[in-house]
Amino acid sequence: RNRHPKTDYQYDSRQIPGRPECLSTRKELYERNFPVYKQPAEVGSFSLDSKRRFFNDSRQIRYYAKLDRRPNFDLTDGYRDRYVKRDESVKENLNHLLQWILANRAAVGSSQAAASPCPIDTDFVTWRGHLTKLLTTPYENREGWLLAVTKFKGTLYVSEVETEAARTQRQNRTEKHKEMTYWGYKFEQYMCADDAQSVPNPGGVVNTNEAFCAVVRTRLADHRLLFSGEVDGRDKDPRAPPPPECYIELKTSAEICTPKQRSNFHRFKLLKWWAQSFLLGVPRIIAGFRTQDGVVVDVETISVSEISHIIKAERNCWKPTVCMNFCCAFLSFVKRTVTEDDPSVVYLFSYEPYGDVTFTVHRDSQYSFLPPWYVEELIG
Ligand code: 0WD
Ligand code: CA
Repeated sequence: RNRHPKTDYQYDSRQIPGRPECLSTRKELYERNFPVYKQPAEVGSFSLDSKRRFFNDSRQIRYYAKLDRRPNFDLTDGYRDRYVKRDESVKENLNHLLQWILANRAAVGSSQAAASPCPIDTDFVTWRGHLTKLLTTPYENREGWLLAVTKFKGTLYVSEVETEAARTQRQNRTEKHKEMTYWGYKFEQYMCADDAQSVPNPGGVVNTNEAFCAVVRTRLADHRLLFSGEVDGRDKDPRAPPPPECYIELKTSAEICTPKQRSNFHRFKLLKWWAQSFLLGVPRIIAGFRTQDGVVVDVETISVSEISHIIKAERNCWKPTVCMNFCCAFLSFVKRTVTEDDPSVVYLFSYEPYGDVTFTVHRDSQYSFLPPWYVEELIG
């Protein structure tokens, strides 16, 4: 067969060398040494209150309360009468993070502030959740994604666009599924208190508008990243290490009763759990194992750094290095592709299971996501 010579083997071989139009997601291509990933450093945090209003402080942080006995938490309690749900049809894009950036320009700006051609001192700005999707892409064969990228004053902003399939799924969720979504938030309420001195209050209202988000800086190979992720709680001991090391992630999962269930938990759940917490530098996951009808009967602490060892015993399992190398290759692909520096231009990157990552370019379209208040403030 007559093929183009490949200059960089991670790119699709059908492409002209040096100017790839798509990026392969085949896991075999990403099995090399683990890339440099700097320990994330927290540069700030913000809070969203019960009405989803932004505050440039940590007022919504919660304190993890260790259990002193076997749990017996009914996760359905309050679902009908003490649940205020965030309106998921409202697309927030990067807005809260951009609001945080404007409120903290001294902390994120380069030295010459306003006059600088690169006022935000980073290559990429995004949500942690978007990076999690990138990390798991080589192993994802159910759900595709769309990521919109805009280059503005030298920085690449990455914001998710809901796929048609995801929107259809969201609008057709079963009653059971809606209830199960509540379970995760209810578990947080059983496990966390509003201050370090008090105890959790399971009698209160679960309001999913409320959030505490950490903003971190780090580097993946030669990509400087500034991103934010929602944090469930922190160690309440004042002598705990500084953030993000004192943070914890709360998860619920079905009880594991058979070897098959254990293997599936390692192969699918732990991949997502690891990617999410590793990115932000959160060292511990507190997992609540529940019965079929949503009663947590066991709580275990999973050390994020141990996960890579746990999964090695599993044959045909995911590999952290593949996740990180793919993410790194995607960011390189974005840097090469997104050349036009214009807040109204969007390069839309698309992934569908078993396919490559491809892109299209859109000017002044429905996809533009940098709000005028942000653009005007940076133009100065
Ligand atoms: O616009 C979007 N498509 C998204 C926006 C997708 C995901 C999150 N967000 C927003 C939310 O406002 C959130 O406050 O970004 C903020 C930070 O999110 P993240 O940490 O980057 O997102 P991710 O790691 O996917 O989710 C963290 C937690 C989830 O915990 P679990 O344990 O279920 O992974 O954020 C919550 C949820 O509790 N969460 C969301 N909250 C609001 N809107 C959303 C969402 N769409 N998705 C997850
Ligand atoms: Ca959680």
